[in-house]
Amino acid sequence: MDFELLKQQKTEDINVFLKSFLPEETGKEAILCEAMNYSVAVGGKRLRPMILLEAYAMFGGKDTAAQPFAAALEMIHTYSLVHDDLPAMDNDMYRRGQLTTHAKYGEAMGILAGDGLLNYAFEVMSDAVCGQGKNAARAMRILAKAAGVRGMIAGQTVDLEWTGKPQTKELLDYINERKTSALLCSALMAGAALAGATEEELSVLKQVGNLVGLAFQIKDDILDVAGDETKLGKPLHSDEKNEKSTYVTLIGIDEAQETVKEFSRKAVELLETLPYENRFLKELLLSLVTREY
Ligand code: GRG
Repeated sequence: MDFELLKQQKTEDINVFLKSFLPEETGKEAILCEAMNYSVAVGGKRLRPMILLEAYAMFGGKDTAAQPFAAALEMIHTYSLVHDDLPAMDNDMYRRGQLTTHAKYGEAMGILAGDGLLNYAFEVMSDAVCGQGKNAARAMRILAKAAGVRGMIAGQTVDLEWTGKPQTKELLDYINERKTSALLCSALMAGAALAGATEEELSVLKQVGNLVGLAFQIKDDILDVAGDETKLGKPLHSDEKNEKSTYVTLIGIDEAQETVKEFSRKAVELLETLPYENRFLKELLLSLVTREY
């Protein structure tokens, strides 16, 4: 089947089970659950859950055991966007073509919806760990560390600390490896761990994920200056507005585009050293170079 069609079908499948893992909008706290569900439902490419499920399949996983982890990862990703959009951080009113959570529900509910999504991700994963055992615990540990104080939260912290100050490429890589690559790496690693991959195989996937994450972030920087606002669903030039150094400001747009291609090519080359194959996953990683949103 055509790659784009297959991707669309897989995205729809993810949306269906993702919804089933989210909280019902009941009780006196129904508004919190509504804000959480709104944040997830407004869209997104579902890239992280898709990568997690494809890594699971690549290492021989055949059942639905990876679904709670894929759903939890998308909840964690969404919480990070909800909090990143808050007035205290980037203060953005639109994302994925819709009002951001704080713009729709107010700042306090934006904070609580993000908190709720992060915690709910761990509720969903810990339920799965109780039922599934060791590989599920390995997957949860991978996702917890990637999202945590030495992972995504560290990246966001250093990013905020350096906003408005001149940055080196080394510092930018430090930020991007944590803020962006960590969750993408964890998608590959957690999916593979759930299917029983060895620690050596996970370490190859970590390198693949790092390269993919950096390529993804550099492409994000390029789209922020040269993308299409309608396709992106958010205003351009947010990095300039937020006084952020990016690969584009450091090396220029042409070299940045070349770097994206180079990192993606290297990532796929490394993926091919593993004794398993997943052609869809390979195409998915390569398609990030040409993505328009
Ligand atoms: C608040 C702890 C905390 C972290 C926030 C995610 C993040 C860290 C900041 C958002 C800004 C940004 C450029 C993050 C880098 C990762 C990235 C490009 C996220 C967007 O991911 P997509 O394109 O989003 O997969 P969709 O909407 O498709 O899910």
